[in-house]
Amino acid sequence: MGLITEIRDSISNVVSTLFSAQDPKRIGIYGPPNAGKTTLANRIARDWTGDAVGPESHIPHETRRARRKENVEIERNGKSVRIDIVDTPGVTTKVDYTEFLEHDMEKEDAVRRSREATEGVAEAMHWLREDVDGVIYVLDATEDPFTQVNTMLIGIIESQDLPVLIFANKIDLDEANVRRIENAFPQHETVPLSALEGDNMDEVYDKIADYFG
Ligand SMILES: Nc1nc2c(ncn2[C@@H]2O[C@H](COP(=O)(O)OP(=O)(O)OP(=O)(O)O)[C@@H](O)[C@H]2O)c(=O)[nH]1
Ligand SMILES: [Mg+2]
Repeated sequence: MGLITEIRDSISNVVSTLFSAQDPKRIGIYGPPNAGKTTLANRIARDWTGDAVGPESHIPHETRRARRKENVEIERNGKSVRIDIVDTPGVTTKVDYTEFLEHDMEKEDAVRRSREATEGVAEAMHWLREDVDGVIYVLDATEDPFTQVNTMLIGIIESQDLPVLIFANKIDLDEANVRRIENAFPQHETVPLSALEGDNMDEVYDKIADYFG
């Protein structure tokens, strides 16, 4: 009897260890440059771990290497979801260094920034194919969502059968148009937010827990 109890207890220990040690889901934050991906990644990381992921900037292509923050534990309705947040470089069809010259950057720095951004995009695409379990697709709600990049990336994400949430960011701005994003991608759920101001973050965390938990 003692032996059976011991075996039963050790089986139940193994089972509970297996479940509690489940790997965190790796969630990639994708989208065009300047949409607010890093601002969002930083807000999530700060809310749940206390530190940030990386620098934000009004100059496009600030993020040129994928950065991740591991083991972010989000608690929702008594349930806890563990995720790794991966902030990726904004994806464009073309990185033009002359665009950076407008931001008072030296030519040499602008050329380097554009080369790094191109490499970063290749890396982000690789991760999308190999290394993420779910995607948060961030769009600037003041911009037209009907672009080739958005259509192509959402298409790739769908072809990988990855769960995806679309975040309509910058709703603090008057020109923000969430409906336009909902109409562009009616097959997916769109969540409005302001990563900068922290608007609607409760719904953001509810949806993250629902989709990726
Ligand atoms: N008004 C407003 N501005 C925002 C919001 N989120 C981000 N921004 C601003 O948008 C700019 C770009 O933000 P980032 O977080 O660096 O954007 P990103 O998508 O990471 O850009 P890349 O790394 O270049 O691809 C910054 O000036 C942010 O302060 C928002 O919710 N509202
Ligand atoms: Mg960034």
